[in-house]
Amino acid sequence: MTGERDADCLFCKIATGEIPGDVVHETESTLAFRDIEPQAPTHILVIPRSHQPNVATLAAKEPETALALLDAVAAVAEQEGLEAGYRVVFNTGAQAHQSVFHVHAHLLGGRTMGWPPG
Ligand code: DGP
Repeated sequence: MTGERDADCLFCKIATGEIPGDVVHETESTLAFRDIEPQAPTHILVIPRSHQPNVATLAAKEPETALALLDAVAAVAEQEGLEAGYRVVFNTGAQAHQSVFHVHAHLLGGRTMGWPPG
């Protein structure tokens, strides 16, 4: 694995296979796996293998990986048949309900999404 790694990070451990995940898509720099607490019929987390705490640090420090992450989100949405629509969420910071501080895109679909979000 290239880039940063945090030995105490849950998603770093899923990225290396130390902790199992229900993986649906992988590239050299990204991994996608089903969320353990799904909030929609399709709820997948897409992460960079490299450890960055949030989307802001990822974009600033590893812009090519940020682009790869967005490409992976689009590929997974197509793979999962979400052409009717989907939502991509980066919870950033505790007030926004970020609980795992390894950047992850929530890819949500398979039902009508409410707006505004809670
Ligand atoms: P957030 O609250 O935005 O940081 O989202 C973290 C998500 O991670 C949350 O929806 C639940 C999910 N999650 C937490 N632990 C695990 C785990 O061990 N495996 C999987 N697949 N998902 C997890």
